[in-house]
Amino acid sequence: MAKLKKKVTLPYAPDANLTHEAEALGTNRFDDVYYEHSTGKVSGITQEGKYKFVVHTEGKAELNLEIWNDSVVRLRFSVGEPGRDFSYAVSDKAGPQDAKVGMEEHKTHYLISTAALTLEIAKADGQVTIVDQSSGKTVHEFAAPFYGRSTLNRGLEQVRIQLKTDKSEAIYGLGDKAWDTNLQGTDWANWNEDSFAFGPQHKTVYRSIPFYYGLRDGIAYGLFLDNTYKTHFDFNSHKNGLTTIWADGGEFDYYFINGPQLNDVAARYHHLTGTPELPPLWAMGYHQCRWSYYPESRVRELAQSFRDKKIPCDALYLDIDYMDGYRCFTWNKEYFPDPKGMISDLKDDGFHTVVMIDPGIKVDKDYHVYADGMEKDVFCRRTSGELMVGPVWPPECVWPDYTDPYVRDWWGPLYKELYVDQGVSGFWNDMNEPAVFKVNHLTFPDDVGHDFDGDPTNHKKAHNIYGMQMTRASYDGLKALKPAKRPFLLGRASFSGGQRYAALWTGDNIASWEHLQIANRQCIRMAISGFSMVGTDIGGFVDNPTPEMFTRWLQLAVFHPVMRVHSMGNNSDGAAEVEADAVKKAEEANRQDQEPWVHGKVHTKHNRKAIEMRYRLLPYLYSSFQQHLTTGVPVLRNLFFYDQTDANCLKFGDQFLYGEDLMVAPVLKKGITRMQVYLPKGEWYDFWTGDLHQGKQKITAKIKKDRIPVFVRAGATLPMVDVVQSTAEMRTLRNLELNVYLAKEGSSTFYWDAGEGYGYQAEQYTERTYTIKRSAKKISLTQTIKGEYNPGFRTAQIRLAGLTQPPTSFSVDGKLKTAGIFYGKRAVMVTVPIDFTEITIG
Ligand code: NBV
Repeated sequence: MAKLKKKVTLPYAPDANLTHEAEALGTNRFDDVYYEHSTGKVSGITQEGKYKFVVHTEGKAELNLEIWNDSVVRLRFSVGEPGRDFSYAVSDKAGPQDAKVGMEEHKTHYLISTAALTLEIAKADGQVTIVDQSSGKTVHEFAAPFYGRSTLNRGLEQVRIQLKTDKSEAIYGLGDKAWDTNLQGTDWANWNEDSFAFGPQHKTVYRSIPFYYGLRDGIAYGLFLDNTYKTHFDFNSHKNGLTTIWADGGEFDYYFINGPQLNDVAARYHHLTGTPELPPLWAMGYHQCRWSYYPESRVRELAQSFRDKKIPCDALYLDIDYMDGYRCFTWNKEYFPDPKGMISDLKDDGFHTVVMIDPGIKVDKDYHVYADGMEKDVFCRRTSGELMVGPVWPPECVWPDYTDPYVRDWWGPLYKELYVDQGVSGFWNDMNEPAVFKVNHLTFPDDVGHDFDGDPTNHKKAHNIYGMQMTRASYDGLKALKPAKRPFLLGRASFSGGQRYAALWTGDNIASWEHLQIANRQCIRMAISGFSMVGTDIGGFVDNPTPEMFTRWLQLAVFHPVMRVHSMGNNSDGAAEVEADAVKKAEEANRQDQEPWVHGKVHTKHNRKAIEMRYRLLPYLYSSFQQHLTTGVPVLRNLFFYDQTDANCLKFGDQFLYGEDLMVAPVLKKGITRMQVYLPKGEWYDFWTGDLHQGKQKITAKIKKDRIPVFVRAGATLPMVDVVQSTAEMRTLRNLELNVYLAKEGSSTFYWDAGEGYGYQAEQYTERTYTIKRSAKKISLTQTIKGEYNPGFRTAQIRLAGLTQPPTSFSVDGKLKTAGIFYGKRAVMVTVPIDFTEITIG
C-alpha cells in the first residue's frame, strides 16, 4: 500500500481534504493519506458447503457469495477478511435454503447459476453481472470493480459499487423519502434524522431502509445493502448512466433479489427481513393524538366528545406532558392523580391509552430509572469513558445502549408499572434517532460507543440501528410482561427489519397540501420497503390544516394501516426552549385543536363518514394485513405492482392498492370537483355507486366533498360490518356484510380472529374464501372455511353488485329462498346463515 499523492478531487467525498492541497504546498506531510482497495484479479473460486462460494482475489478486497435461494443471492465484499457474520436486519428465520446451484469456469469469467438467475464474475477484476433467466435479460451489471477506501486518520471510510443504469430504469423503495415515486435521476443518503418539518428534498429522514427496487426493461429486481453505516444511493443523478451505492464504512454486504415481478421482490425482501406479528385489532381503529392532552379532565372530556358525537375511536394518546418533568415511566401527579382509574374508565368506554416513552433519560439521582441505570452501567459512554450526556427534554439526558442485549433486558421490565399495573395498552417510542437538541448535527457525536451485540463499535456504525434496537427492547419487554397480549408499539426511527418490532408514523410533517401528497407517497413507499403498519400525522403536525385539507387527509388515511390524528398544538419545536411556562400558557389560550369536529358541522359530518368507513371496512383491512403477513406482499402498493407493464400505472403515481381488492385514488388538491383516475387492466366497480368500468382506461371521476374515489376489483367479495364506536363493540355484531362484485370468476379471503392474543396461532381463527363463478345462466358464490374460531357472526348479508336485471331465483345450499330478498339501487341483498357453502343465483 502506497501513500498516495495524487492530485485528485474525489467525486464521492467532496469534503475529503486529502493529498492534493498539501502537495501544492510542496510538503511531504499531508492532512491525511488514503488507500484504495479492490478485488483485483480473481485467481479462483471455491465452494464451501452447498451454498457458499469464496472468490479468491489478488487484491485487498474479498468477495464471499451465498445463495439464499434460487432468487436471492448475498454478495459480501470486504476490505480484508470478512468480519463477524451478523445482521440486525435479516430475520433469523431466513437463511440459505434449497436452491439448485451450479458453477462453471470459462476463459474470462466464472458462472454461478441457480434455477432463476445466472451470476457472472469477471476473472480480470471481480466485476459481477446477473442475468434473470426467465427473460434472459441482464438485471445487475457492474460498471466498475468494487472500490474501498480507507484513510490513515479515519480508517475505512467508503465501500462502493457502481452499476450500469439507464434513465428508463425506474427506481422505487428506499423507505421514507418524501420525493416522487420514481427515484431515477436522484441521490439520497440514509442516516436517521430528527427531521422536523422535512420537505421532499430532504436527503435523510427518520429511517434508514437501504433497499430499493429497479424495474429495468420490464424486469424487476431488488437490492438490499445490509450495512448500518450512513449509506448513499445515487441513482444516475449525474446523468452518467451509473447507479453508485456506497457506505461510510463496514462491508459492502448486499442481497440481490431477483423478480421478475415487483411483487416477487417485495415478498422475498419480506422473507429476508421478517414480517411483524398481527397487530391487535384496536390498533387498526381510529386513534386521536396531540401534543399534549392533559390534565385528566381534558382526556375524559375528549373521550366523552367522541362518544357524544358518535365518531368512532379506539385509542387516545398521551404525549410527553403526562410525565413528571419528562421522566419516562413516571406520571405528572398534578395532571394525572389516578392514572389507573382513568385508564380503566377509558377502557370501559372502548378507549385504549397509548403513552410516549423517549430514550433520553433525565440525569437525576432521585429518579429510579437513572439511578438504577447508573448502577447497572447501561448508558452510552464516549470512547473516553465518560457518559454521553446531552439535552433533549430535560437539559441533561443519558441514553441506554439498546445495542447491548443486557441493556435491552434491563429496559423491557421498566414498562411494568404502566403496562401491567396501570393498564396502558400501547406505547409510542419517539426521538429514537437518537435526537439530541441544541446541536446542529441533531444526534450523538461519532465517538459514542455501542456494544453492537458483543462487537463494540462507535456511533457511526450503530446510529442507524439505535432506534430499531430501542423498539426491539420495548417490544420484547412488552411481550415478556404480558405474553398473552399482542403488543402495540409505535416508533419513529428504524432500520430495515424494524417492522418486526414496531408500527411507524412518518414524523413531524406539515399541514399543507404538499404534505398531504407526501403522506400518501411516504406510506406507500414505506409499505413497499417492508413497513406496512404505517401512518402519518393526519392533518399535519406543524401548522393548522384547512377544514377541507383535514377531511381529505382523513379520507386518505382510512386506507393507512395506522390511522392517527396528531398535531403539535401550540408548542415550540423544543430545540429552542425546553421548559417554558410561557409556551404552556399560550397553548392553553389557543388550543389549536385538531379533533374531527373542530371544523364546523359540515366537515364534522364528512369526517365522521370517513372514520365510519374505516370501521365498516375493518374486516377487509384486517384480512389484508393478515394476507400481507403470509404472502409478504405489502398492504399498500403502487399501481405498477399490479401491472408493471403498463406505463400509466407509473403515471398515476398517487393511486394505490390496498390489499388485493381495493384501489384508491386520493384527493390531494384543494377544491377539486373532477379528477382523472386510471383503471388498470381488468374490471373495476365504483365502490360508491356500484357502476362497473372496464380497465385500461382513464375516467373522469366527479369528486364529492364527503368521499374520495375508491374502486373494487371485479370478482372480489368485500367483508364489511355495521358502524361501531370502537373495535370492542365488534364482538357484539351478529351480521357480516359480504359485498360481492360480480365477475366471470374471482375470489377473496376474509380472515378474522379474537383481535387480540395468540389464539390464532392455535387454530383460533377463521379464514373464509369466497369464490364467484358466473355463467350465462347461473351465478354461484361458494365459501370454504379454515380454522376453528367462531367469529360471532350468525348471518351474512350478501350484497350483489353488477346484476343487470333482478335474478329469478336464489338458493342457499340447495334450498330455494323466496323471502328476504331486497332489490336495492346498487345491489341485490339477501341474508343467509354465516356458514353457507354455496349460494346459487339464477
Ligand atoms: O413529544 C413531542 C413531539 C411529538 O408530539 C412528535 O410526534 C414527535 O415527532 N416530539 C416529536 C418531540 C418534539 C420535537 C419538536
